Amino acid sequence: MPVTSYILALGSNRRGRHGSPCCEVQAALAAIGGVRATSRIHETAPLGPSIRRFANAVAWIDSDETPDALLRRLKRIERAFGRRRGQRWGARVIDLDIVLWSGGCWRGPDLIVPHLHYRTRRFVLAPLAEIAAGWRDPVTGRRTRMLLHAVDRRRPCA
Ligand code: A4P
Ligand code: MG
Repeated sequence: MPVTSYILALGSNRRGRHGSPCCEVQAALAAIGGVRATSRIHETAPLGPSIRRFANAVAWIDSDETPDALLRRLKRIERAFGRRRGQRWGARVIDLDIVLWSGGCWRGPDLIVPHLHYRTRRFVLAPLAEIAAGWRDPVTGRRTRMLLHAVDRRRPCA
């Protein structure tokens, strides 16, 4: 069976049992496994109501799971890391999102790939450009580096 690739976005803005948000992101990468490439960990200003700054990273993983099976596994990892359901966009020990996959688009009851908001989020696009600048968005046909340029043109100081 051919190997499927995924791009995952990782975010943390709360300490957990592994330590700082940065340590939580590193521990999550180890828990996910199959990692082909990772970005640096970026410290970013929060988008939305949360006050605490985030540690954000992007990983390229190889996995033969279907997107919904991968999402279920990511949710299990989030729970094992102590993530609790609370206020939407509240502070979280770890947030694991599926940004892209090599199969193009996926739409299920609990999952939409590409992630609906990744094209406008610098905290995803900047790390993504480090490891997959040429990955083409299957919806718009635009590569990561173009999406990042577009965001920077709109908000040159962000
Ligand atoms: N879901 C649908 N599509 C996907 C997908 N592609 N990947 C569903 C993952 N999940 C997907 O997400 C809620 C539900 O969306 C999931 O149960 C799944 O069925 P969640 O991760 O459980 O909850 P959330 O993260 O609170 O909500 P949401 O809307 O996913 O928020 P985002 O987009 O993750 O944004 N600022 C900075 N600087 N850095 C950040 O990382 N993150 C957020 C949260 C806000 N501000 C931030 C950051
Ligand atoms: Mg999320």
